[in-house]
Amino acid sequence: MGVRKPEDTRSFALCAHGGAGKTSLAEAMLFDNGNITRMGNVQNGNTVSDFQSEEQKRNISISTSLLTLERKGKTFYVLDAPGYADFTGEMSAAIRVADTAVILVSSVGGIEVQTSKAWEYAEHHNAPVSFVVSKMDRENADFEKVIADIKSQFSQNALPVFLPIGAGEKFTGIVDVLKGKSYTYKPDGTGKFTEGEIPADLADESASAREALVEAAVEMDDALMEKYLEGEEVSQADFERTLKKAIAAKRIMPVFALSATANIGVPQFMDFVADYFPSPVDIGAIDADGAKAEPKVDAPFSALCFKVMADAFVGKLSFIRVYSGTLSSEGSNIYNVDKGEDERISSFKLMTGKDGKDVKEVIAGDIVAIPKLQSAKVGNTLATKGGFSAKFPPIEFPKPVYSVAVIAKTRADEDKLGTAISRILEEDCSLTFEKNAETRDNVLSGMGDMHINIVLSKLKERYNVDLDTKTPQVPYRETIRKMSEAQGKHKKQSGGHGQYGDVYIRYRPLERGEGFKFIDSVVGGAVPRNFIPAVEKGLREYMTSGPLAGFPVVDFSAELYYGSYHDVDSSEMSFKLATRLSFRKGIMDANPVLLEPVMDVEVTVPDQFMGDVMGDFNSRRGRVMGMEAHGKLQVVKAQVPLSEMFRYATDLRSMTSGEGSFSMEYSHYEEVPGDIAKKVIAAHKKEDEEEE
Ligand SMILES: Nc1nc2c(ncn2[C@@H]2O[C@H](COP(=O)(O)OP(=O)(O)OP(=O)(O)O)[C@@H](O)[C@H]2O)c(=O)[nH]1
Ligand SMILES: [Mg+2]
Repeated sequence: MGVRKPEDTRSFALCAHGGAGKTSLAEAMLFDNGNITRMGNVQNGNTVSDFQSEEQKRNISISTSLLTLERKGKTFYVLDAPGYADFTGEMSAAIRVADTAVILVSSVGGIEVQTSKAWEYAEHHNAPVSFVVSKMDRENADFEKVIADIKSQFSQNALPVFLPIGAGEKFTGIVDVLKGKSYTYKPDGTGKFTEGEIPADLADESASAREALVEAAVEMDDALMEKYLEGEEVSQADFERTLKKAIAAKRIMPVFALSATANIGVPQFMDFVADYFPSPVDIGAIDADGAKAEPKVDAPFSALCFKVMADAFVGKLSFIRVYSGTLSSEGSNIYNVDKGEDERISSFKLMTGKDGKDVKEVIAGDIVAIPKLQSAKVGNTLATKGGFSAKFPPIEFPKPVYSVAVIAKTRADEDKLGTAISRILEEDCSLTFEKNAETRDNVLSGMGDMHINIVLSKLKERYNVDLDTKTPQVPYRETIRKMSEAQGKHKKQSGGHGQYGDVYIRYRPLERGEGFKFIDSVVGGAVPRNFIPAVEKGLREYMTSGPLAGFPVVDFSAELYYGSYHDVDSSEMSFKLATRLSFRKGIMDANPVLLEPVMDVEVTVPDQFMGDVMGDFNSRRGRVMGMEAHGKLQVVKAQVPLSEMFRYATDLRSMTSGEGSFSMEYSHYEEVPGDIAKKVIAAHKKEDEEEE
């Protein structure tokens, strides 16, 4: 690379529904561009992009891969994001840092759930969009229909720049509407093509596609628009200049037709990217809190860490998108604005799959990896000390909705678990791992069962940690419903030093969420002052395991109002033991009940699934709190007990063919209905007995 300029950078995220052909397109680009000499295939697990063993085993992408290539004097940064629903966080992050979102739509499958997600993310990040109608070689490929759907569901600004010549088995090439040329391919997948005239039967269509592009493009230039409306011919140069602007402004969303595996149309796609996709300069300054990152080489250096990889092959890599300035790898430090830490850097790597190539200097617009950076976490702003000091908005990841409790198979597995999990958590921002203080479960939460299975399999393969899973326990609690009074008397006065403690405690229910209150109303020294703290301490200890089923007791007060003592035999321990007797009796006498956590759940589904979703909430003891229409989607808010929600991620997906999504968070505790409480108590007693 000679002297590089931000104007010469093209970064784009390939995003789509799972299996639309993103990784295959990435592979074809590398092949056609001469970066690789053999074209790999997803099914064979030998593509550059899907290099992780979990990806190769399952023939799907799991995390975003970065590929770097040079084309027509431009540097391409291609982010190949996974399409499977469990990994939408990866897709959103890729769109956030790329200058353009390239949304693939299969010519057979059309618009699917994650296609719409990709579109939403692109809208959210205000990213320029282009569409690739993929798999044109497949039987029943229907370019026209896909375009019509894109226009009606997403935007009328989607305008074809390529037209397919034939479809299915007869897909032999493309017409480049801009150039007014056709490119016909050898049917052998080598990507060899010949340039020619537009076939007669596509001449009209091509002319009107071009006209539509011109009409939209000239809007970018008032003077040109005037001329155009007066019927003057727009020159090719003017057209191309305004076309570029229109793409950056989302006034035109170019649509391509191609086939990755048959290798048809890919070189022309890349040439179009090089010529007309926006560069960082076209995108302009990026907002941070209190500053703007200007896409200029002489601006203060700023970058955003959007991915961390701790792969066995490569060690730790932090992926960054540079937004402004220049930084050389020689003798430089990088300053983590979020953490206030300054760190030496060794090198920058231009990544292609798992391979990195050293580059001495990075400039605004670059997307590279830095090896062995300790401090950088996903979402951190990186700069140089004393330079750019604002922070970029954090990268948003969806909150985990699917949880399992994990149990180490052996002691050795348990010892390694902590370190292994923390490595994986660094890489994976839609995963959490928490020890539940009440149930003592180690809870692993992610986006769905596929996600969790992959994490378990990574733990096994990379770190040799073997885990069993089970449904997490519900952190039930106990409380009381009426007042009770109970004496507790502990007395052992036969031989040696005796023990004597005697307390009278009144138990009263408190409001939900009030916790525990200790009241001391002893008068006249019935319980000596120095023993009262032991009573309170005892209560706080015993309430962690209630008499009903061993769950913490909450929302009650305990009033110590009377007692007796012995001058010699009373001790803190005797009073604690007396308290225990009072506590167990007092709670059981106060009409104890079980409480369960109830979640606020928000489900988004297309209209037609409303009935099913509501009915399903009923069977989960849920309460619908409200509904709102958002276009064709309905948002249902409900409160549902946590115990009914563990498999909801999977169930909702199958109930709505993947079109439903949801989020949930803890709302409050509520009484468990009697019949269910009985079962929980019985099950818990049985478990306790087994443990003993
Ligand atoms: N016939 C045909 N098949 C294709 C084409 N592109 C991809 N495929 C096949 O479709 C399947 C999925 O392709 P991928 O490239 O893995 O799709 P993806 O979008 O990367 O999938 P995820 O990353 O898992 O979301 C594979 O079996 C590919 O061989 C194409 O242009 N034509
Ligand atoms: Mg893929």
